[in-house]
This record gives sequence, C-alpha cells and structure tokens, in this order.
Amino acid sequence: MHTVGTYLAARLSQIGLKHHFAVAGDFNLVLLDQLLTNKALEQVYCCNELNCGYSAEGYARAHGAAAAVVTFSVGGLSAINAIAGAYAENLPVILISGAPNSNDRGTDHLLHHTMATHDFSYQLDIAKRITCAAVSITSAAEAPRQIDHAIRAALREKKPAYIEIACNIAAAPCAAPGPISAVIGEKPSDAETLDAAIAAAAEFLRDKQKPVLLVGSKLRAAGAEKQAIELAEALGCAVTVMAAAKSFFPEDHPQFAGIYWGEISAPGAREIVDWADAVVCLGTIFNDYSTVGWTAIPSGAGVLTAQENHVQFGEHDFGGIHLRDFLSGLARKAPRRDATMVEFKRIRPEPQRASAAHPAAKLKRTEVVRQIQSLVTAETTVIAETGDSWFNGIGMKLPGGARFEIEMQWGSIGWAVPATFGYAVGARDRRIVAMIGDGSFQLTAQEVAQMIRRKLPVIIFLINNRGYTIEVEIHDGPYNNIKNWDYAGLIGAFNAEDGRGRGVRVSNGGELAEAIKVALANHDGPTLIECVIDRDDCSPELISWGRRVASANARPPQPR
Ligand code: DPX
Ligand code: MG
Repeated sequence: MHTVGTYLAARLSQIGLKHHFAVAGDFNLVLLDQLLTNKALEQVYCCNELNCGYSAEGYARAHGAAAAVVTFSVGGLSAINAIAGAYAENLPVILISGAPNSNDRGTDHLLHHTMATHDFSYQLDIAKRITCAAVSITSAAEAPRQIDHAIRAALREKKPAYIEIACNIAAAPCAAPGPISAVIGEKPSDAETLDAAIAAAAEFLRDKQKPVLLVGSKLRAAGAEKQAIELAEALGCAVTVMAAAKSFFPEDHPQFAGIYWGEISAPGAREIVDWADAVVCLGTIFNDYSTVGWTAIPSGAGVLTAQENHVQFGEHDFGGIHLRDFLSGLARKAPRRDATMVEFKRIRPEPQRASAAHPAAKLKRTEVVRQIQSLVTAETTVIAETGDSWFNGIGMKLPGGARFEIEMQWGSIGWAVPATFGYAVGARDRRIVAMIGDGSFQLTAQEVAQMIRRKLPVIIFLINNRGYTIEVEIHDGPYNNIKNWDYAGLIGAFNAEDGRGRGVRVSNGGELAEAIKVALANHDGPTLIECVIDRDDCSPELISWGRRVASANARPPQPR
C-alpha cells in the first residue's frame, strides 16, 4: 500500500535520485519515516536547512536533480536562499517541507514555528516566487497529481519546485505511482519551426565570413553540450566560453579559444570575439558581472542567440524548439566557416607554464594555483566559491573530462562548502577539489562535519587572506576585515571521537606540497589545507574586474 510519503519517495527514485538531503523537525518526522521505507533512496543529513538546500543544489550539479526535506518555517525559510540560487543557476532542486496539520488551517489555533498568526500560507507564497511550481498538499487524494505536477515542472524547466505536505497527510494512504514517463516526458520541438529556424540560421551563417561560438551557462541545463560540439565541428570556427560556463565545452578541444570575459578574457579570446562578424551565443547570460560592468556585451546584427526553447537573430524569433535539436540540425546544414580558428591560432600566445616558487618562500596565490592545477585530472571536479577563488579557478587549464562548478549568477558566499558536500555525495567516483575563501567559509563551515561523517575524500583549499578581498577591490572599508579562525584546527573539533578529516595550515610552497600528499593519502575523510597568503595578494583579473563593477555600481541616478 502506498502513502503520500512513499508515493513521493517512489517518484524521487524513478527520476534517478539515489539520495535526498534532510534536516528533521516535528512537522516532517512522519514524512521522513515514509521516505526511509524506500530502500533505493538514502537519507543524508545536514547541519542546517540553508546547507541542506545548497547540498541539494550541489547534488543536482553532479546528478541532474535533487531533493531537500525541511521542517516548516524555521527550516523552510532558511532554505530559501539556496533554492532561489538553484533558480538562478538552472538546477531542478525539489524543496519538500513538512507543514501544519490540515485540521489547524482556517481555525483559531495558534501553532509553533509560525509567526503567531492564523495564516500558514506565507511559506507557500514565498516559494511561489522562487520556484517554477509550488504545491501545498492537504489531501491524500490530490497528492499524486500535485507531486507529479511539481516534479514535472522542475525537470522540464530545470528550476526548483516546492512541495509542502501537511504533517497528518504524509502517512495517509494514496494511489500507487504509475509509469514515470508521464512525468518526465518532454514536448518535442515543433517540427515546422525547427526546420525554419535551422534554414534561416544556416542562411545567416552563409552570409558571414568570421563567426565565433560563445558558450553560456544555460547550455548544460538545456542538455545541449554534445550538440554544441557538433555545431562547432561543422563550422570549424573558434569557440569561446563564458566564465560561468567553464567546462561546458571541453578545454582540450582543438577549437577551444579560451574564456571570454571582456577585458579579463583569456589571451586572444576577446580579440577573436571582437574580430568576428557573427557571435553565435549558446545559452548565454549577460549580467553586470559577466559583462565586466556592462563593458563587454556582444550586440548588433551579427549576434544570434540560441536558448533552450528560443532562437533569435536579425528579424527572426523562433520559439517552441529545443536547443539541442536546433544545434544538431544546424550542424548538418551549416557552411564551413573556420576563419576565426585560423586567426586565433595565429594570435594565440604560447601557453606559459608557471614556474615553481622556492619551497621556503612565503606562500603566494600564484603558487597555490600552480599546485592545485597539478592535481586536476580528467576525473577532477574543481569547485570555486565566490571571491578571488572565481578568478583563480577560471584561469585554470582543464584536461578533457575535468568539470568546473561555480555559482556565478547567484553568487552567494557560503555556497561552496555544502554544495561540495552535495556534489561529493552525488559523484563518489570523482576527485573533488574546492577553492574557498576564509570569509565565505565562515558562513557554512559546519557542513565539513558531514563530509567527515560520510568519509568523503574531498580536498578543500581554504584561502586565508584575512578578509573579503573581492570587496576590498570593489569598495574597501572596515567591514571587509573578518575575525581570523584556526581553520585547520577546526577539523579536529569536527572529527570528535571518530572522524578522519585532516586539517593542515601551510605558509610556503614546500608545506603546501606536503599537505597535498597528506590529502591524496586520506581516503577516509576530507582534507582542509589552509593556505595563508597576504590580504592584498589577489589576481590581476580581480583588480580590473572590480574596478569596472565598482563603476557600474556607482552610476548616478539618471533623470527618467
Ligand atoms: C562578499 C565576498 O574571503 O574571498 O577571495 O577574500 O574575496 P576573497 P572570501 O571568501 O570573501 C568573500 C567576500 C562578502 N560578498 O569577498 S565575495 C557579498 C556577499 C555575498 N553573499 C552573501 N553575503 C554577502 N556574495 C550571502
Ligand atoms: Mg578572503
């Protein structure tokens, strides 16, 4: 016999989840029991609900989708930041919240975990603003339809969804789940529109001599990474990649021409985009950060923008088609146009190998990055937290197969520790290397304890530059100084009596190399390597970018 809770568990398992993240609370305990009855689904616990949301977000990056289970209000409202982040980052995270007993609604009862009013609908109202579908389940008969609606919307739109279940309904008997194809089935591209879009885009490209591809972060959500390679190879042109999309086009591909990011682009990448007579934008997001304070945004008649479900260029605007169908169709019809690749090969500077610092010399950012780079293999995922870690990570050269995760649209510090935890739960077979600043770490540090609990051999490079260096470069003040912690020492506290995490503090290159050996030998838990560098030791890219972003922020109000 199925209950509302086991129905939900079956659906989560049917969409491919092997885990769900959870924090217990009285409004969700019965639901958690019901979820536990599904042996194909493991319950993974987090220290708090913000981390629970981020962990699910990280799992969705590794695994395609995720679920986080929290209690009402005190839990749900904490998870909101992470869920809104999943919206911004195009990740289908299903937030599931326990909720008050259905009999208490519309009565004069006051309940705990509420704002001491009779209205319990605010969490649903807030969830509606940050998800693509939000449902409140107060009847077992309605539950299957509501659950399917939320999960279907999340998977189709690659956005979070919200399911709230009254605590007295979670174990109520309900219908058995039917075949999952009814939930995950996608509406195919409109055939006529697809043909028209491909024909018009091929015509557009035939008129151009120097097209370049620009890959954006929504390419992965559209499931079109493979098809972007097909189009690139058919055209033979140079392929540039936006920072937020790093690794979505393989960096070892012969047509990869580097990260395009305005004045802080990889050498030659900006020149080739500026020189092009057509920029084919695939799943791109242009915001103030990615355009370096609105200084680098492809525009004009030479721009073709292809998003999931939507292609636009010149006088054309086609909807109702999938990006992957458009790209593979266009690959079959596109003319060969390799001028940007020929030119890029001519202007591309020889790659420079950073030389090793003296092992006893005071540790510098460049040496940290050089040593992390040497760890990156085809099986590695590099996770870069907001801060100078963005720039340090983006500058790395990834071998084929290596992945890169960044939360660049939402940019919430504190994301990386729990997202790394969630990613590691979802991808046991990968080597996971996280780069996290001291300021960011202080927001969500306790989730390292969950890595210890699950014995995940994650390597964390904690960059201790004694403050919010990125903010120093944008706009400095006393608020950018933070209390120093004994970051390496924290691991001992989290280990308590049974953990196998390791914490090591390093102040020169020799110590760093030794610490990396310790990390590689530690298979039973995370290793945190605290890298002590100067407060002002930051990447030159951060300084240029920070100056531009600061002037974009400082634009005076314009008369309307
Ligand atoms: C803030 C940022 O130490 O990195 O390399 O020293 O900059 P760097 P840290 O982790 O410091 C991060 C700090 C304070 N951003 O420089 S990027 C503002 C901010 C944010 N998210 C949240 N609160 C504040 N991005 C949740
Ligand atoms: Mg810092």
